[in-house]
Amino acid sequence: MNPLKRPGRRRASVLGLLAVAAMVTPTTVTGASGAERATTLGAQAAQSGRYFGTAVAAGKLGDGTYTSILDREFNSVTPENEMKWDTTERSRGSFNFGPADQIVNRATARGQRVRGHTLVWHSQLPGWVSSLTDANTLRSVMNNHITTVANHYKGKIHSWDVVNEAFADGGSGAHRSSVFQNLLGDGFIEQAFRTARTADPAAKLCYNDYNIENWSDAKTQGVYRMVRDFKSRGVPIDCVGFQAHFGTGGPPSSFQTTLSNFAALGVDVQITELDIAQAPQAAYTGTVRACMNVARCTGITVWGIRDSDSWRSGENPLLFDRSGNKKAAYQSVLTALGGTAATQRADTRSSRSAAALPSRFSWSSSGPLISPKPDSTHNIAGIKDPTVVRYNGKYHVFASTASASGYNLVYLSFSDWSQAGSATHHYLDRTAVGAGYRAAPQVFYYAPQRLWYLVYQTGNASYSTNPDIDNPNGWSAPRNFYSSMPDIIRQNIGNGYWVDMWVICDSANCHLFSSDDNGHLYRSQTSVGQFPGGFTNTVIAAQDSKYALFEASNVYRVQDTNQYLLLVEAIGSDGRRYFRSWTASSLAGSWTPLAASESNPFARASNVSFPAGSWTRDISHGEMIRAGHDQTLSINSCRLQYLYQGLNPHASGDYNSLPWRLGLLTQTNSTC
Ligand code: 9MR
Repeated sequence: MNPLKRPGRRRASVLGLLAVAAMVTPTTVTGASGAERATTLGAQAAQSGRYFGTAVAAGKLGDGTYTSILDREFNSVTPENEMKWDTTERSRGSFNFGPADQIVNRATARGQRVRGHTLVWHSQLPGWVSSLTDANTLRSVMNNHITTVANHYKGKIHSWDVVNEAFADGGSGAHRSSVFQNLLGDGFIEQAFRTARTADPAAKLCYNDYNIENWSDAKTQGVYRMVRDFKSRGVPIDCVGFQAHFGTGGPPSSFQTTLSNFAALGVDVQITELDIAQAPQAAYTGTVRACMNVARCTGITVWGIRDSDSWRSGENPLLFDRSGNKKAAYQSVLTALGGTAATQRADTRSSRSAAALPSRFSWSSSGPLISPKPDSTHNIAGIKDPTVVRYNGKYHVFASTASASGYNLVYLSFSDWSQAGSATHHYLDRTAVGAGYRAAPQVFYYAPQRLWYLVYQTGNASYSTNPDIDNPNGWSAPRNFYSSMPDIIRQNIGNGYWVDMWVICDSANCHLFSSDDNGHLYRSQTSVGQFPGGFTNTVIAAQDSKYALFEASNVYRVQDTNQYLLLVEAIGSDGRRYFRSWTASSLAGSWTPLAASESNPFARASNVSFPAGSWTRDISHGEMIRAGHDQTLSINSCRLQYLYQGLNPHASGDYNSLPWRLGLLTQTNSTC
């Protein structure tokens, strides 16, 4: 192949690493815990597999100070009032999703997740509902409301507050009086959960309440009995939200016990509306620690950004002052999210242990997050083939840039996905990597040599090394893994191209996978000690028809399992790119189909929702967000994320001039 003239359907490979889950890589210890320190709340929470969210008001989305903090710090949002009944169905059967859509679309376009709040609540309930007097009418009104709202947001909500504040204050431990309770009786909560499950089976369904943080309180005990009963009878409940509106003293001393006891019933627990009068540092620390110490405490939401945004603004209960400056409590929260060494080890074991991969996948996609940034010397049509690693609190992305005149490599880094679009693009042709055909990068840290490797295609399989991933000028000139194309590839490649080189190592050996755009996946092997030299014994690791096993393979180790995951890009009967998946128990093993067909794909436009708009029908060459950053390429099986290339479905013309952009898939059917 002449790599400078890559015709029609060309693609390349990618790879990357990330640290959504706790990092336990011994080579990058920067603190007692062994985890990296991040500089924002969302990024730090993500390191233990949690989210850190805030309530958001649609009316404030025009305030630049507000949105810059929102996008920098938070990776989950809860519409503060916009999903409540008095907004969504002010009159019977007439639904208004405008304000909530504004929040949801904005968040999903930026890779932020969304909590749904709330489907059934006695407050902020329009008069036409509270004045109903007939049980059958109310039951059908309630079910219709849940179904319509949950259906509208199906696939976009990670957790729904299905029922809010249904228990009475005081010593009764009973349900409070409300139109729902009074007409439908105790069973209305169960009914609401069953209806919500049918409407959006992928969302976690929560019961949410305040003053249930103190274990011995009658209200806490009442909710606990209900959850225990629901779990024992198979009523669909997945989580309990503890609002955590605290006074200056912060959480009760039993708060962690309460969280643990609920978690032991088999539900997740979440802190859903945190604010603390006067925001004492110790009170915030204690609250966050309680969550960090409970493996099934999956996330924390504060109820607003600045003190001036709070429903109790007179008490200055939040993490940012009225001007948007970080308060002392902010630093306490960030520190507490780092956890203690003991805490992080416990979390690694229990909250994300060994969940097997599902055999079907569904995803939600962001809008385009990264677009080409042509400059006076780089005339770029598309940005492609991303590889990503999370290291030192930042995502480091390498990608191909393409235009009619050929390929080049680019590097960018950013702390959170919301920042991806504004990151500076460093073109690697200005470094020792040099100009000429270089494409489809894969980045990883090779721990035995304490060096970063960038693997890419040049016509051969090439690599550069760098002691500092942060320094784009630190990459060495390209060197080749092979003296020439291995015989077995030459014999099978036909009219294809040798592309998409991918390295992954186990404790003894490193394996180099590549594709030929002709239905073959190749694998060569060397020892960990010899790497990067010694790649021999090239074999066909998998084969199929040309378009069914095309290119862009990724291979990962599934953390805490003995399973490896293989993804290969295929071209569907509709001409669109998609991914198939297989698993194996060793890197040299035979690959068993997982979700490997057009009708049950790993990722294809057909199993991806696009809340920010269907900007692409191709799910093409990309990279999983990894749990670590070294050569073992481990991924956490919970809430997979995949950075991919997509493009305007109406674009046409020369393949190298197509307008590829990068977007992020987040798995929506994770069971953990
Ligand atoms: O913060 C919300 C505020 O803007 C509304 O006026 C108020 C109306 O009841 O609701 C506030 O949010 C509440 C949440 O929805 C449920 N738990 C208590 C919160 C504070 O009142």
